[in-house]
Amino acid sequence: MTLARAIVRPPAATFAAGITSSGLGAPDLARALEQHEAYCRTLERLGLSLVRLPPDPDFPDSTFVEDAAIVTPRGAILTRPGAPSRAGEVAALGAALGRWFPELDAITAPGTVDGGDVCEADGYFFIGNSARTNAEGAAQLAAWLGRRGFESSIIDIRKLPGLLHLKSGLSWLGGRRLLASGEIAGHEALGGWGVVRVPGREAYAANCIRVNDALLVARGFPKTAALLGGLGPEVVALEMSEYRKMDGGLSCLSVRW
Ligand code: CIR
Repeated sequence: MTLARAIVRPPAATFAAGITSSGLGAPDLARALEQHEAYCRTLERLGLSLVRLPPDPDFPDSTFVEDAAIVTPRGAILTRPGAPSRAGEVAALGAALGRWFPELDAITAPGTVDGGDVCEADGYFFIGNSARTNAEGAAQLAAWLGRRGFESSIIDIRKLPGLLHLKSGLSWLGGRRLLASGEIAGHEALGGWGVVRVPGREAYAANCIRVNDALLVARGFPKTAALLGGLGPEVVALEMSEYRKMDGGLSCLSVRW
């Protein structure tokens, strides 16, 4: 499916107060804004119209819009983020998406879901059960997808080291191909898919996004870039250093459809 639109939101002045476990130090806001703008320009060059939400200092993690909503070709659903400090991010996504999806659904309590745990691969959905997406939320989402004719499987990542979200270690590359890191690469749920394994020291690069004829990858991971370079789509490497400091990856900076 051709992607036509994306919602993005630059980081606010409070960005450094967001949740992180990276130990990489505080992000530099000016650099983060530059990196965000380069990301936005790339999406536009690839044919997407952007809905740019204003920065919201009340929610330091609100630049990671992907976690607050899931959009499919057959409808959209607002999430219920697993981190209490992020609950209030959903309203802005709801207001923005309402124009295109008047019948917006929502994950309800006690379910929690972060969009970063939802990996769409050519109409199939992998859903991570993580510290953020609980079993109830994953089940609600799977049922919602099922009612729209989408199949899904739930992958428990709670014991897998170093993964905040499923998509921290799993991405769709196009067709029947996935990119995966560490233990996810050998998970039984990926049976039948072609799996490109991210080299051990490049785990952060496992979070990439397929945008029309291109693959957007994090800059600075040459082995992964070389593996992906042979697949066909243009590979665009984007600097993500300031988002990595806040545990964020490429996918979380946009909601795309
Ligand atoms: C958080 O911990 O919620 C944010 N600091 C990072 C969220 C990253 N989102 C994503 O990978 N989908």
